[in-house]
Amino acid sequence: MNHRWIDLPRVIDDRGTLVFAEAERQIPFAVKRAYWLVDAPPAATRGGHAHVALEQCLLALKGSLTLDLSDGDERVSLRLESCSRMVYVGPGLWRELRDFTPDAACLVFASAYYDEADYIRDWETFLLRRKAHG
Ligand code: T46
Repeated sequence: MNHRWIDLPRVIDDRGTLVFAEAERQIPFAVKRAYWLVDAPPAATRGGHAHVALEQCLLALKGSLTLDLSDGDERVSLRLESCSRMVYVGPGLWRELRDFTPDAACLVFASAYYDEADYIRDWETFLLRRKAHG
């Protein structure tokens, strides 16, 4: 499945910790957009879709949350709980975000501007596309 953890460099001194991520270096694409998810109620589920071409990196800046990924066959559950460890998610993976802690802040770097045409929001359509395109 086209995902992987990416550990980010940390600069730690007596003033605290600085973490950075550079486009086309630690982030494996040219970043076109960043957005963040905050104030999710504990019972909230976000996502519930796949992307045709979009690549993303997600991390929990604060708190934690669970990211479920599926390619239609396999499924993995990843707990995002570090501001220095992000998950790369390639195109064609169904994702759901759940179990947000009350303080969770999820930062997402994306490879393209927002485009609703890139979303597959129906599970059956996702499975059919996967069968057709592999
Ligand atoms: C994803 C997961 C992890 C915009 O206008 N611009 C944006 O950049 C985004 C991301 C969303 N929107 C609008 C589209 C909807 O009307 O904001 C509304 C909520 O978006 P959505 O229901 O897609 O939010 P999530 O949290 O379910 O999904 C988001 C991203 O859309 C998606 O790409 O992978 O976070």
